[in-house]
Amino acid sequence: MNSVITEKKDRAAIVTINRPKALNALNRDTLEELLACFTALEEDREIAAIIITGAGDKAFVAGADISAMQDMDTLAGREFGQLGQRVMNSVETFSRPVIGAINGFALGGGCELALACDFRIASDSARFGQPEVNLGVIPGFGGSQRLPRLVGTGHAMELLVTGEIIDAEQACRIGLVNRVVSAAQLMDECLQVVEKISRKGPLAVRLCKEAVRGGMQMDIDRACRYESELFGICFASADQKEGMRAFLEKRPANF
Ligand code: DAK
Repeated sequence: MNSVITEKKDRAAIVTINRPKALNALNRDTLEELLACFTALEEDREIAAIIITGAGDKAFVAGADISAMQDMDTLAGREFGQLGQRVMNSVETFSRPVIGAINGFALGGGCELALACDFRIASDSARFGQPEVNLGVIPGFGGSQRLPRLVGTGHAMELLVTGEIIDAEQACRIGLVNRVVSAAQLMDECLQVVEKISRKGPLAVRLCKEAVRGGMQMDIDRACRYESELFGICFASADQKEGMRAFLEKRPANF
């Protein structure tokens, strides 16, 4: 059975982690399939955005697979961590937006996968946490770095050192998710966001992501110069000509 399923709906690709019996825990095979899936989707020009979710109604991803990690030695742990980080990077640097549809437990590596997405929408049954301290380890897929960048050091530190699990509303309050909807509404809500994105200038959407992702690594002066460079690039595109002409002709743009 494939542990990652990809389906297309209009301009959205829905990537489902599919190991419901293990609450979609990430083992080596699943991580490798995810990496292959993101590499393949990068070539698909029709895709306006990706939605990542978990199979079943209980979990997004309950973490890295603890049974697979239990007996790892230093080298195997390092390789597993590096594979996981490559996956998180491929999500984060995917050229179009990636939305986390968080439909249940997003713990440990699952919370880290959610953090690598560009933004997250949660069902009211979603639960978040970095419980690695319960297992005697720290996050290995970037969580100790992406969580404080998203929610601030105070909230991140509390979650990391207590291993506490928070519900969707709390996650929303600290900015870990953008909003909370019912489980029944979750996929429709995400598909509507993709539909909205698919009507915008495709190059501009890509460059927004590049500006935010790239700029957040820089000091504000360099980041603003980077923004000007990307802004300039827009003017070399047919999208800019069409977008501005359409506005002046009082009609919707046809990108
Ligand atoms: N790994 C493997 N199996 C898991 C799992 C996981 N993370 N989470 C759940 N399962 C499995 C359970 O073992 C159980 O399997 P069977 O017994 O049925 O065979 C099945 O899924 C259903 O789970 P439960 O029976 O436990 O279900 P409950 O509703 O009672 O509890 C729960 C749900 C999510 C609260 C509970 O399953 C739970 O606490 N799960 C573990 C959550 C967790 O601790 N997640 C963090 C994992 S650690 C690193 C690389 C990576 C990482 C760290 C370092 N380096 C290389 C440096 C990342 C670490 C993590 O993500």
